[in-house]
Amino acid sequence: MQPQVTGESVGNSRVGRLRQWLQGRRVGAFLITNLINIKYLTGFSGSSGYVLATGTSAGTSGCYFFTDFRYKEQSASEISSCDIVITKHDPIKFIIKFIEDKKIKKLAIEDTLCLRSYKMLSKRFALEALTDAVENIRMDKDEDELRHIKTAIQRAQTALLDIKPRIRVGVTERAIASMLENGLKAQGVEKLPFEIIVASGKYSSMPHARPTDKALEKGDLLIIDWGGESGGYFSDMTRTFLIGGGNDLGRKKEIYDIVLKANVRARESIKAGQSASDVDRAARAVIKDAGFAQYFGHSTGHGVGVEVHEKPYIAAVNKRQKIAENMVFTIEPGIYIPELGGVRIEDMVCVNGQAAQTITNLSRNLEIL
Ligand SMILES: [Mn+2]
Repeated sequence: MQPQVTGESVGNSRVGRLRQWLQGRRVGAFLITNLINIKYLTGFSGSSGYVLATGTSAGTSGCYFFTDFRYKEQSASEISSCDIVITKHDPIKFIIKFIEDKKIKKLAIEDTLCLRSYKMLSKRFALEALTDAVENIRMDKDEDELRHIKTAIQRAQTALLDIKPRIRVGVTERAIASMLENGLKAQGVEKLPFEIIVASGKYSSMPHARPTDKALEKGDLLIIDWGGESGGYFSDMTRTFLIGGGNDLGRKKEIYDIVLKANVRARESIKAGQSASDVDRAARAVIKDAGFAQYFGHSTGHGVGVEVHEKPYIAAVNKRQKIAENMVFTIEPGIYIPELGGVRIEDMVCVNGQAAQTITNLSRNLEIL
């Protein structure tokens, strides 16, 4: 089963917002080709489709969904916000004719449009490539979306708590990943947002390590980065554990405490209206002041929704991105020291009023397993 974006909020309100946004621009229509954006706008979960949104025109939906015969029935059951048009042969040729019949001269496209389609469209229309038009709308989560994201979090957290008693010396990273994956499926997760990261000992210093056949050893730092899903929406979180009984635990506890402080400081610093780069700086300053700046080489967080990595990106370079109400994103500082190991603590927040509410709630105290 393909996960679906469900609920009444899909469709009219999202397409409506997009068309409203289009009104302020001097284009006749906007052709959306990114399937994730199409799924977000319409609820369509198939693998072939196009959306054409026109400015307001009284008495019509003003929005057309194109697909082929294979998805005729599916699109009819999933989509209520657009008029459905079944294409024949080459869908782009069909859509060109459709747009020409509407006397539209200037067409907006997504800047991710493939070159073949671009070449065909550019012969017939004046094109304007838009960057992140739908992605920007996606940042503003509604209640329905937030409910799914919270369910995705709950499924992920429950799955981890269920397997935690089985994490001990001698168990391999791969076995932990596989237990966790089974647990997520048992919780109702239909699609994993990404391959689970289980990284122990020296492998934990690689932020995106893949699980190996390495067995847990005494004194290992253990990073588990995993996510859940509900209704096509994802969650993403990371916890780091320490396997008891080893030497040199003091240094590992020290970096854990610094990362935890950075995580807390960043979450507490979040205010609507500030720049994403300010949130990044709040986390980075803690790690820098402790003397570990060179060991925190990735950005502080990212948005999560119908994609596990989406806008807003919480990064030092992202000064122009303002934090706004209803954004959902991660806070995930880390310190990674080759040979010693790594620590990352990742939570998700929702901007609510002036501050941020943390929506992941597994304990962040260092647990020695
Ligand atoms: Mn993440």
